[in-house]
Amino acid sequence: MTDSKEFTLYGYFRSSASWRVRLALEWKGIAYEQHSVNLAQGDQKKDEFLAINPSKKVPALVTKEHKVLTQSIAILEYIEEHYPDRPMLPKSLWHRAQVREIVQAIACDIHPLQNLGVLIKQGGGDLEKREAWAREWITQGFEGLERHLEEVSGTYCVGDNITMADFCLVPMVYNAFRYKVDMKQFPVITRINNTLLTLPEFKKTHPHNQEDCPPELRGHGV
Ligand SMILES: N[C@@H](CCC(=O)N[C@@H](CS)C(=O)NCC(=O)O)C(=O)O
Repeated sequence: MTDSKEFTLYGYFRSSASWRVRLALEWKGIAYEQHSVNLAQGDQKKDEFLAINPSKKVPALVTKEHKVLTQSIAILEYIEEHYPDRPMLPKSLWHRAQVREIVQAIACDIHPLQNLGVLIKQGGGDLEKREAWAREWITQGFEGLERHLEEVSGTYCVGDNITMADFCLVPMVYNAFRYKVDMKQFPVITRINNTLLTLPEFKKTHPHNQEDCPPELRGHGV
């Protein structure tokens, strides 16, 4: 790691949990390096990465002192507490809880069901079967999230300030498109996602703007 950088982020261009962390680092203006762990090639299972995260998952955030933090939401909370400027949580306790409610709906309930390991267990080499599984669970999750956001959203997920809920929503919608979810059913999610994607932090951290993005996807849809 170069001296000017606070952190090294071990991630992968289209890992949605890694994108959450890229967003938080970018939002706070924190200097960081990236180290790509190619999930498609199984780099997460190799000894070099297991020494960093034995759970075989990205993201992992490594500090200048070589301390390692995994779990994207724990990383977001750490960044928020360590770098309070440009807050990712509202002041009001009630609104903070509302943000965490959305964060957990996405990170705990919706996202884990389309993890690579789960998809392979479900569909084996049958890509259509894997895709159908992911699509079904994202659709079910989004049905509840859409109703919820009808109540609590403003310009963004909770009111009119950007929060960590937005940093979870956009990567989740990226996955929804990847698995061909019919997003016409979800106008509120779509509106918030489209608004967020116009912002520089979201463009810069978009999977298709990352160095490890394959050339055929590079710049696509950004
Ligand atoms: N709860 C973890 C989830 C991490 C996770 O699921 N990472 C995925 C990529 S988004 C992964 O590394 N998958 C590797 C695999 O399934 O083999 C977090 O929020 O950091």
